[in-house]
Amino acid sequence: MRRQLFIDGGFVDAASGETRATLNPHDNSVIAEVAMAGTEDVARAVAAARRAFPAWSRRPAAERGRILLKLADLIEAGAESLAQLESLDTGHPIRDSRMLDVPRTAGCYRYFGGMADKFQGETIPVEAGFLNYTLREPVGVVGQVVPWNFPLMFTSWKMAPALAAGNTVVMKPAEITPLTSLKIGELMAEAGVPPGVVNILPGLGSVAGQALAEHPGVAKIAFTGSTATGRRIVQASAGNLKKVQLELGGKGANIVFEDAGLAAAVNGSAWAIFHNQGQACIAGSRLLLHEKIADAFLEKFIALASSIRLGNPLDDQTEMGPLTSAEHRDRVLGYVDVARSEGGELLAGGKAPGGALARGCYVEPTIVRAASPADRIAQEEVFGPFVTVLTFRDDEEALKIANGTDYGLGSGLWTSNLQRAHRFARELRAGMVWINSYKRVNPGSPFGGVGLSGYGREMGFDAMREYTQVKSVWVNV
Ligand code: TAP
Repeated sequence: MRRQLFIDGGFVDAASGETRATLNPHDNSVIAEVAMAGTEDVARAVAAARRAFPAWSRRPAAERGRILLKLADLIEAGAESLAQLESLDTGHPIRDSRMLDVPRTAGCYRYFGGMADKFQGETIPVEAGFLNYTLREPVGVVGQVVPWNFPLMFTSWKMAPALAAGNTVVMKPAEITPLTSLKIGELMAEAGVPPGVVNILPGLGSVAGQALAEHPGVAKIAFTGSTATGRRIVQASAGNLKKVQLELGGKGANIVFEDAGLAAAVNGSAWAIFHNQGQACIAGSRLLLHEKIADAFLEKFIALASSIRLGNPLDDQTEMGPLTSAEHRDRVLGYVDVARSEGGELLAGGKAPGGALARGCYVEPTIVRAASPADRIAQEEVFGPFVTVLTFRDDEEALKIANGTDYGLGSGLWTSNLQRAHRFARELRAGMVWINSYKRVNPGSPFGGVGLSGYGREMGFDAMREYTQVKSVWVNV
């Protein structure tokens, strides 16, 4: 287990010597003391990344790609220990870490490894006598700040396209979940990533994250996390007019129409909200039910939610683990009080389990019927196993409720009416729409939102566009 900062190809202590305990959310025991980067460490890492940039950016794209492909192989070779580390640090059930987080992480590095030498400029038919073509150039040193809900996967979503495009990186994982990111630093070195190309700095957001966003040597900052922090990042990056990419919160509308296949909709809706304990920006956290099927749906949905096996994330049988920190558990439980004060009806859960799980950060799968779509529980991101139920009479009302928040990340619908499905795909205010499914992601498919959910896209060709700038070249022929 790596506990130090990864700077310029080696593991080092923080300049201040500061460390912080990272906890196992299953029982709040200490897993390790991890170095905490300060402003001086950020400056050192940015300097290393700046030194490494010229050689890395000029290296043939296929070579950069090969290194990422090698990294993907190394991740797969060490899959089980990475999965265990992720589950230990975050509380993800081990079956999810094994089947989703680790394979998706390897898949992301592999996708962008393959992309490196296929992303190209264009020739443009301009006036006679001139040849005009475009170059796609890396932006320089990229600062990346990720949250604690999917640390392994999110670092790959950010680092893979940045590196494929020829940038160098200073990555700040969340202070409470640094362990798999540091392991990736070690594997990067083993895969042949040269010193300084990637630097990984666990540290406080308000210190290391802020310093990265303010640093004049950083050309771009890419951030995933809360809308409040996103705003701070935009302000902090104004000094040198950094390119900014933001993937922020969401309040996904998951709409079930009267003609939906009920069993599939119930299963898909449970996945939409309860996977990763609901700690997902794209969680289907608002469940919009047509009034004709609401009772039948809820009967099955409540039964399914109540049957979810909570337990130690390292146990193969566990379907839902703890939330990632005690502070966050308390915040989520606070929304149960908010629901009560707003006249919401608690249909399931609403508390921390007792017994053996009482020492951990667990919350039971919670279903609440809101009195109004304007209520806080229907507007604010809870980011836990907490779903807000609303009912609607017709398509117009469904659309109005679905589009009635300031967020616009992911939304989904369940229907057998093809025309309605495509109409909603067009009219939903969201960066992603799922039809008769929910929460699908793939490294080839653009991921991001509109409104308070941020701007810019991860994944696919769009990610390569985000991590490059275009140069137009005119040749007098
Ligand atoms: P944030 O504060 O947004 O944390 C996300 C990342 O930003 C962490 O690495 C954090 O560092 C860092 N950060 C904090 N302040 C910063 C600053 N001034 N400058 C640069 N970086 C900074 O989220 P949180 O407090 O962990 O969670 C609060 C709520 O945000 C959640 O309940 C949820 O609603 C939302 N959230 C959304 C997402 C997604 S995927 N959209 C992910 C996480 C949280 P440290 O944590 O190390 O201090």
